[in-house]
Amino acid sequence: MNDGSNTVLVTGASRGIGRGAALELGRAGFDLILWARSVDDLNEVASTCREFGRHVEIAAVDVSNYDSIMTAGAASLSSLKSLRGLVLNAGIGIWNSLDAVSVDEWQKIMSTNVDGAFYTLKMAVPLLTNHSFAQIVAVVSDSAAYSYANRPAYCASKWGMRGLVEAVRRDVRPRGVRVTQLLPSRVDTHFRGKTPGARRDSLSATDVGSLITMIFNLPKRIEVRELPVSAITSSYGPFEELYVENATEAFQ
Ligand code: NJP
Repeated sequence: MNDGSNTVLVTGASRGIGRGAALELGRAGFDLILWARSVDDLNEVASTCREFGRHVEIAAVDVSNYDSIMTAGAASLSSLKSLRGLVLNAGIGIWNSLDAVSVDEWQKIMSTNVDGAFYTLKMAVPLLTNHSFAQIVAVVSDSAAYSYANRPAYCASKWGMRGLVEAVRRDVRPRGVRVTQLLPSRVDTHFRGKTPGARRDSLSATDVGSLITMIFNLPKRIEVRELPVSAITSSYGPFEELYVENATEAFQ
């Protein structure tokens, strides 16, 4: 019987960073509940994690839709007494200037990145606070540290998510839940329609998954509140920065 004491819920686990986190957490011995909309991709991730001997469940959840969280999401958590962790990762990015971004795009970004984070936290926090040393890792963005030109909707959503998660950190801290905000720069995923492999100078999904797993394996008394992170072969933030150039091969 899986009571959740060793279980981590990963949202957006069908590809990219969420997939990387699920595989690294599974390899490290955590049981998993995986949420996303693409069930075939979730099944592929789940079957690899089961090869590590882990208990894995998947659920087709659209985090931007409260009904989906309350039905499919709730069902996937219904047998648990507690939850060891949450990787709050599902998200989308559409980069457009204010002139170009449509109201539909604005609403889609905000409903996924902000409403989705809020609904997921509402659902998961009661189980996390039932655990004696739970951990939340929120995959936010460097766009929550800097407001870039041509990204008003995405930056607004990630600043909103960062504010939400920091307020929740203060709420749950007295109940022993540690909360870490990850602020990565470029990661080589499917984000914004890209193909993995196209940005080899960036962080990989496995790099970020390993980092998330490392946070989960820290001693219980350590609370890492925020972690800005980039590849040494890539940049961070909008300012000119010295970094290792033409060294992608050497750092793979
Ligand atoms: O992107 P991608 P990443 N309901 O496209 C899921 C942040 N970030 O891994 O539903 C449920 O490969 C989607 O699943 P599906 C970024 O803002 C990235 O890079 O099946 N799930 C898929 O599993 C985001 O918060 C970079 O389509 C939904 C996953 O999300 C997080 O990293 C830099 C969903 C997206 O996988 C993961 O993005 C940075 C919904 N409504 C922050 N909508 C970067 N890559 O450079 C999407 O600073 N998903």
